[in-house]
Amino acid sequence: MLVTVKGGVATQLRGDPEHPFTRGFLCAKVSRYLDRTYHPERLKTPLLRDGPKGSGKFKPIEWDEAIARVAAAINAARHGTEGPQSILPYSYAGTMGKLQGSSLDRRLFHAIGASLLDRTICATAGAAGCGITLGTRAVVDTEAVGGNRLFINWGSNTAVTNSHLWVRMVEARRRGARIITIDPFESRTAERSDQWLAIRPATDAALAMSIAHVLLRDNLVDHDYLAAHASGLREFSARALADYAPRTVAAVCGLDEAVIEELARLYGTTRPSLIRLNYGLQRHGGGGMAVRVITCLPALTGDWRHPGSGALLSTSQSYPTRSDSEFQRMDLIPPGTRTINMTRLAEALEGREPGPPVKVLVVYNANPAAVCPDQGRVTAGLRRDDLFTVVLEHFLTDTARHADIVLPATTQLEHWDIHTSYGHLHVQVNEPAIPPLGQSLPNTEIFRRLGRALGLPPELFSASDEELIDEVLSESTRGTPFPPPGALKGISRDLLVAKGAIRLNLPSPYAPFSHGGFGTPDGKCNLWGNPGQQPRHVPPHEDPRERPDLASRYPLQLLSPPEPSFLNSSFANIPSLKANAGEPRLLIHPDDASPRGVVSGSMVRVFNGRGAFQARAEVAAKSRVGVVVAPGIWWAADTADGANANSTTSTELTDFGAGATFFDNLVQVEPLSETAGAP
Ligand SMILES: Nc1nc2c(c(=O)[nH]1)N[C@H]1C(S)=C(S)[C@@H](COP(=O)(O)OP(=O)(O)OC[C@H]3O[C@@H](n4cnc5c(=O)[nH]c(N)nc54)[C@H](O)[C@@H]3O)O[C@H]1N2
Ligand SMILES: Nc1nc2c(c(=O)[nH]1)N[C@H]1C(S)=C(S)[C@@H](COP(=O)(O)OP(=O)(O)OC[C@H]3O[C@@H](n4cnc5c(=O)[nH]c(N)nc54)[C@H](O)[C@@H]3O)O[C@H]1N2
Ligand SMILES: [Mo]
Repeated sequence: MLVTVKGGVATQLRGDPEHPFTRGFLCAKVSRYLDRTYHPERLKTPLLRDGPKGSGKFKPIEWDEAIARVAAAINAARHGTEGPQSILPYSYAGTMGKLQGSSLDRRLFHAIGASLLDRTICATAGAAGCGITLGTRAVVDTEAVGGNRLFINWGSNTAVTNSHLWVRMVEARRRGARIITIDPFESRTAERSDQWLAIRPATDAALAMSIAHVLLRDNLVDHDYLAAHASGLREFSARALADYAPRTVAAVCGLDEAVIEELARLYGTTRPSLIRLNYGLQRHGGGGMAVRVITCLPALTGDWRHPGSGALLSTSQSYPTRSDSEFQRMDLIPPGTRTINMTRLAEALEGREPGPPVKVLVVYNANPAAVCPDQGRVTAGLRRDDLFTVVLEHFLTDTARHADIVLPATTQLEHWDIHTSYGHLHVQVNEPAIPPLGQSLPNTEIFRRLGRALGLPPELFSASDEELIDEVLSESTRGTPFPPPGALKGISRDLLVAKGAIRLNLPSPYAPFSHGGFGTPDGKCNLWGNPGQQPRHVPPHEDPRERPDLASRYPLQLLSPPEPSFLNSSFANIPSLKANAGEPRLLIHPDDASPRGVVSGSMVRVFNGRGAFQARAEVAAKSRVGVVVAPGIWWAADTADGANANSTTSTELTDFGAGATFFDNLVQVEPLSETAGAP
C-alpha cells in the first residue's frame, strides 16, 4: 500500500502499482483502511471496566496503571495455586505481520510458562492433509498461472477471497482457459465460472477419488512423473478403481454420473491445469482428508511439471525466515506445558480441558466472541466473574466489550512490520506512515512494557521493531529442499524500504515440484501411507444421511462463509462496507423455503441444539436444496438478537489438524413471526 501523508495525517491510500502480484489493486475492504484507522470509534486510551462484563461500560485510565493492573493479574495467577498455565494467550489473524502477529507476545508467554494455544481456527486441517500428501502446503508460483488451460476452484471463493489470483484466471480465460467451481453454494466465483458443480457438502474426497478412478481407468495419467515422484500408486489405484466409480460416487456427492465423468475427462485431457483449493471444504469433520486426497491429483496428471500448475493451497511455507522456535524462543516453554485448541475456547473457559482453569485471558489480533464456534458458550465463559480478560484492540469488539482491561493498539499505518504471504512469493516491509493515534501502541510495545513490568529477562524484549525485522530476515537452516534454502539471501530491511516488495530468490517462473522434491521423508508425493492416512471419503460429523436422528430435527446444512465486504469480523464496523453487506441474511432455496412458509424479505430464526440467530431470508436457487447460507461474520452486538451464525456452529474438530468445523452444521429454519415472544 502507498499512503499519502499531509501534515502528519494520512489522506490517501492506494495499492502499489509496482507490486508484481497485486499490480496496485486493493480489495473493497483494504481500500477503506483509512476509514478504519480514523474511525470515530477507534480506541485511543487504555480502558478499565466500569460496569458488568459485556455491558461495554469502561472508563479511560493511564498506560502505567493499565500495565500495572495486567501485570498484577498475571502475577497473581502465575504465583497462585493455579500456576502459570491458568494464563491463556488468544490470538489469530487480525494482523498476520511477523512482528505484530507473533513475536514478543510469544516470548512473553513462553517465558512465564502460560498455556500454549493451538491456532486451529482456520488452516490446520488443510495444512495437515496437504502435509500427508506433499510434506508441505500445495504451492505454486501464482505469477505463472497464466499458461493454464483449466482452473478448478474447489471450495474456494477465489473471486472474493483471492481477487488477485482471480484476475489472472479471467485473463487466462480470454486466451481460452476454462474455469470450473465446485461449491454447494453459488458464490460470486461460481456465478462467474464457466461451470458450477453444486456438490453435496463434505463429499469432496469422494469426488476426488472418482476423478482419480476415471484418470486411471482411461489411462489419462502421467506414468513417468508417477514412477519417478510418487509412492503408493498401486494401492491408491486399487482403491480408486474398486470403490469410487462415478456411478457409486454420484449418489454420495449429489452430482450426476455424467457430470463426474465429464469433469474427470476434462481434467485428464487439459494440460496444464490448476486446482485452487481453499478453506470451504476443510471446515467439515473430514476436511483434512479431503485436502489430502485432492492434493494427490496433480501427481496423477503430471501438472506439477509446469510453473503455476498443480494445486494451490497456500504459498506461506515458501519463506525460509527465521524459524518460530528461534524467533519466538520456544526453548523457554517449560516441559509438559499444556496446549489449548483455540477452536475449543468454549470448553477451555468452562474448565473442561485438562489442567488448571483459565483465570487470565489475553486476547490480541482476534475477536473470539464473534468468530469462535458455539458463541453462546464462549460468551458465557467471557462473562465469568473469576476470569480476568485483557484485550488489545482497535475497536470495542464483541470480545473487547467483555474485557476487564482494553489496550488500544496501532493499525498498519502506525507501526513497523514485515509480511510474508500466502498468495504469492514476495516479502514486504510495513513502514509506519503516521504516528500512533491517541495513546495507541503497537502490540510489540505493549508486550515490551508488560515484559518489563513482570520482571522477565530484559534481553527478550530489548530488540527494537526494526531490529526484530532484521531477525525475521535472518534465515534458519532447515536442511530440507522446501522451503528453498537461500531464498532470502540479499533481502534486507533497507532494500525492502527502498523497493517495497521483493520476490524471494527463486527461479522465475518457479515450479517447486517439477522434479519431485516434496517435503515428505522420501521426497515423493505420498499417495497411500499408513492406514489412518489412506485416501477415502470421511463423512462430516453432521451428515444428514448418516445422522437421520439429528436431521429429523435439524434437516438443513448451514454454511456461514465470509460476507465479501468483511474480513472475518474485521471491517464489519466500517459504515460503507456495512452498507454494502446490508444486514444478516439467510440464502435459502425455494424448495426449502416454501414448505416452511419462508418468503424473501421476511425474518427467519435459524437454530439447532446449540443456539439460534436471526436473519433476513433471501429465497433463491443459489445453493443446492438442503443447504442454507448465512454470510458473516457480523458483530453479535450489531444483530437483532445479539447472536451471529456462530451461535449454531460446533466445537467438534476435523480428522487431521484438529481444525474448526464451521460448515459441518445442521440447523432448522422457521419464520420469525411464529416464534416471536417464545422463550
Ligand atoms: N473478502 C474476504 N476475503 C477473505 C476473507 C474474508 O473474510 N473476506 N477471509 C480470508 C481468510 S482468513 C480465509 S481463511 C480465506 C478463505 O477463503 P475461501 O476458502 O475461498 O472462503 P470461504 O468463503 O470460507 O469458502 C469458500 C467456499 O467453500 C464453500 N464450501 C463450504 N463447504 C464446502 C464443501 O464441503 N465442499 C466444497 N467444495 N465447498 C464448500 C463455501 O460455500 C464457500 O463459497 O479468505 C481470505 N479472504
Ligand atoms: N462461522 C464462521 N466463523 C469463522 C469463519 C467462517 O468462515 N465462518 N472463518 C474463520 C477464519 S477463516 C478465521 S481466519 C477466523 C478469524 O478470526 P480472527 O482472527 O479473530 O479475525 P477477525 O474477526 O478479523 O478479528 C481480528 C481482530 O484483530 C484486530 N486487529 C487487527 N490488527 C490488529 C493489531 O495490529 N493489533 C491488535 N491488537 N489487534 C488487531 C481487529 O480489529 C479485529 O477485531 O474466523 C473464523 N471464524
Ligand atoms: Mo482464515
